[in-house]
Amino acid sequence: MATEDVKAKTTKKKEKVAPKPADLALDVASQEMIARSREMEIETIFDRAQTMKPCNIGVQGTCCKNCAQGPCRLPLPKSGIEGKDTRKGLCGATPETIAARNFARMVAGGAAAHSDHGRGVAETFLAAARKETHDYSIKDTKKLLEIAPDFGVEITVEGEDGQVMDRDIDEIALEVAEKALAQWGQQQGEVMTVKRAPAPRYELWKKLGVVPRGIDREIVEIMHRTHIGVDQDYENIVEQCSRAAIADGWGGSMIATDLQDILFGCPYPVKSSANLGILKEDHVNIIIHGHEPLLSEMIVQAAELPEMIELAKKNGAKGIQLGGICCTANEILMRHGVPLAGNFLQQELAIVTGAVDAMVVDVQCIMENIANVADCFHTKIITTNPRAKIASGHCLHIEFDEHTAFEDAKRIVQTAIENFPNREKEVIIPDQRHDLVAGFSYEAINYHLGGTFRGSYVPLNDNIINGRIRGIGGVVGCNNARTMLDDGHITVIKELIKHDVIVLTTGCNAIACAKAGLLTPESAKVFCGPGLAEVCETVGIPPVLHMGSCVDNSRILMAATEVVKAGGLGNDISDVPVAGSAPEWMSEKAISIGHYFVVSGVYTVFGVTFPVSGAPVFEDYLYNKLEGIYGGMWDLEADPIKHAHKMIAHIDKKRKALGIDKARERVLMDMADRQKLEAA
Ligand code: NFS
Repeated sequence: MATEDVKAKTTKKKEKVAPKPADLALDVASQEMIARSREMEIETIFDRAQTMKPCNIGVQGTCCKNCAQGPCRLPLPKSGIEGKDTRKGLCGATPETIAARNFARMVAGGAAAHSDHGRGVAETFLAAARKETHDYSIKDTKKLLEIAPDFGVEITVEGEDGQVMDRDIDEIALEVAEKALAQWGQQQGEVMTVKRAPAPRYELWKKLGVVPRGIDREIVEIMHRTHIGVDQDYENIVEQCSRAAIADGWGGSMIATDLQDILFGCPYPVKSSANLGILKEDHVNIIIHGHEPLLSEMIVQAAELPEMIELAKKNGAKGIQLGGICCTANEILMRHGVPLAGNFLQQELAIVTGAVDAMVVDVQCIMENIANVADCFHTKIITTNPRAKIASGHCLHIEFDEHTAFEDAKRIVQTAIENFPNREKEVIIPDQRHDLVAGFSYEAINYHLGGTFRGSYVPLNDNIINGRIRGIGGVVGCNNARTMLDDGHITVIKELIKHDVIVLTTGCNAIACAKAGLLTPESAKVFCGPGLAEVCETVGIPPVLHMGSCVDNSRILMAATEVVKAGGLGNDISDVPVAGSAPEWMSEKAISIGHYFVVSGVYTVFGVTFPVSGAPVFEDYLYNKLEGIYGGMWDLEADPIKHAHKMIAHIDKKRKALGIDKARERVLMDMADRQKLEAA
């Protein structure tokens, strides 16, 4: 090729037009801020997703870099596999072994992140129980008494006269704290909370030998097994994934949720609002971003102090506005009604408003580039956790310690306030904000449906049995810059509720729903099928129930268990008309969550991509064979409408197996008849 031709070709490549903001994000606030970042020539993830394409071999899950002889790359041949698959790494590892090892390391990473979060909560809980800190205390004694027996802790004692008396609450708290914390380092036996699963599920796990021994142990064992030359049997590797994932969902995450509820209060329905429009130009805006409520709870309290509000006024602001991003957002929304600023892909965009005086971060899902974006504004990025620092000279580190928590939080809030007068760029806050109702812990659903005095899941089951509600969708997970922000989430959910599937949501999916107005009872009339709309209207709930952060996926497991207990829908989670989904997943945590959904008996569909396509035998094992073992299996469907319909088909399959498929036809016929009458 002549030099000119080559030049012309490269120039042509460079001139590739960037996609319009409206093609990158569903919500208008994000579109406006993507446009502003481009005008200001500030690079964000939306730009990098265009300039850097993912590695085709990694996408297939068949790149092994577990030793220094590689990376060994085993992509599927373009022509497909004909005859025997002869692909091998230097050590002889097959594509199946490599993809299974990579998958397992994702489970380990995800389970470690959730569980280390849980450990932090358990340590703080222990400090509170020992009265070593005055900043945290036992708030929800009812929940403490409910969970104590799961840790083998007695809640009553027999007096000398043989009379049974209530045990001292501090004593109970201390024993629960010690037992809970011990679940991490335990070497033998069983993680105690696993027994909360329906009895047939627990028995199945026992039979399969996948009941986790200790939370840390199962994660470490994945790292060992996936070292070069150890486990070379993908089925055996998946077995270990099951132990670690159960240790996450029914262990570390579940304990985190429980202890957080006891320390900060169990969530009940609360009103608030969502999207970047919650920021206020004339207020000190503090974004709390990350995951652990230990920090954010203290910041909420510190920001309410009269002395802080006074200080804000002295610095020229009218007050202090807090907003959350990622799962921290969900934690403080659920318990305090603090508005949601946005989900994962909006973290840079929040700074682009020019209105954020400080972004306070702890751990997980914090993009390193927020430091670069903040450099273009006055925004201070404040890291707080010794596990997560950002190597940029412009980031402040104010370490947060549970023993001095409130003082640390006050320093953080003060730093944000004192930064308010330093705003230098024009503040542009998108006028986009939606109302929402959140706070549906599984306890709250219980009371909502059954009444305060006799909480019960029976009305939910009745409505599933009579067909008004077709089934339950657990739709959760991240944003992924390889796909349009929130589009997958919202399309899947609208399709589900249109077909009478009630949705339980957590994580960044919940924030997407909030922005799209799906977390209001009023949305039922607009978006739901007739059966679900009727139930939502009668009970006064939204069709999409926000259950919390990603560790709170354990609430979905408990809700499913309550459904089984309420009766009429089978004996195990795998019998219930339920399906799981993460339409825009990207993190390792999502893989751990997906796997504990699957081994709990839930058919679970992921969107975007799944890193196993280069190993067809392993792929088939996850997508098909697991159903025969656990009653749940993985699936991938990138098209959101097809994705929703795969879930609906599974729900219908379960309805049929339960013999309740006819009931639904009757309900729909009733509705159609009614509509005909109305039209006449
Ligand atoms: Ni979950 Fe929460 Fe969001 Fe994904 Fe990240 S914030 S723990 S991982 S991106 S849902």
